Amino acid sequence: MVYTGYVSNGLQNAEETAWVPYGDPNDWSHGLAVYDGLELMSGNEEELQPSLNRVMKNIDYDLAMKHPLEHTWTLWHLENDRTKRWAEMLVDVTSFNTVEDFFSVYYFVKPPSDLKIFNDYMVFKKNIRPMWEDDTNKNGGRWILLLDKASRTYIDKMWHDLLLCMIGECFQHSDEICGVVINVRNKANKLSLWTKDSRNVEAILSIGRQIKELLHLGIMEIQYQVHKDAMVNHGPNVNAIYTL
Ligand code: MGP
Repeated sequence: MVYTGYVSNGLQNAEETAWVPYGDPNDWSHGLAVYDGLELMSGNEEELQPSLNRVMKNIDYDLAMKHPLEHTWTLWHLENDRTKRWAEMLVDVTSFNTVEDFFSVYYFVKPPSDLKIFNDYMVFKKNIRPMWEDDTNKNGGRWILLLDKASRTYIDKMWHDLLLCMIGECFQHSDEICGVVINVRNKANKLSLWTKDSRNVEAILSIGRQIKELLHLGIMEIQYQVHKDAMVNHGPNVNAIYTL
């Protein structure tokens, strides 16, 4: 199999991605060559096999070869640049909607522990921008986990595990989830899961309990903060409306 459609940096929009067995499925003179020995048909015999031809052409190669995710997700990267405003620092890196594409993106980019201070990764459902002002986020908040004295391996593992739980729809209230963010900071790295409605107590608490359970956090505390509060307060001054 060849993985086609990759641009030189290895990233692209998920919609453009295709696993194509042995090249372009429409190119039968080439495609049939790989069945060497089986001699299904070749060249001019193509029209003698109209039904087979039709079936083969109708196969959805993407779905046949890849495992679709429930949603399309977008990876964003924020790199600190003092000459820019916050929103201008956000870069939409790529989107993916299959397990295979997720892993090709995940292993292509640096792990969070290799990022410079004041860099962030965000993975959000497509069409939700990773900012408080987005319509889906504006009434929401985030469960936040401070990874202050954590080792590099632990930071990367937490990022990996929370990301997988999110895109794998492990949460009972996964419809409330907007995305996940990791902030690489001097004082403490922050891992957070953004949800869309800070008034949905049942969903928030359920998601919080599941974060603790799925990430095996034990006695490590997580706090839920409302975005509207984070817009006007900073750091420890942002009120935690729930703590687990
Ligand atoms: P931060 O990157 O979320 O946390 O916010 P950091 O750097 O640990 O700072 P602290 O305030 O939590 O201690 C840093 C700054 O980035 C904020 O004060 C805002 O100026 C800006 N910022 C962060 N976010 C998530 C947003 C956002 O969604 N929208 C806008 N407009 N600015 C944001």
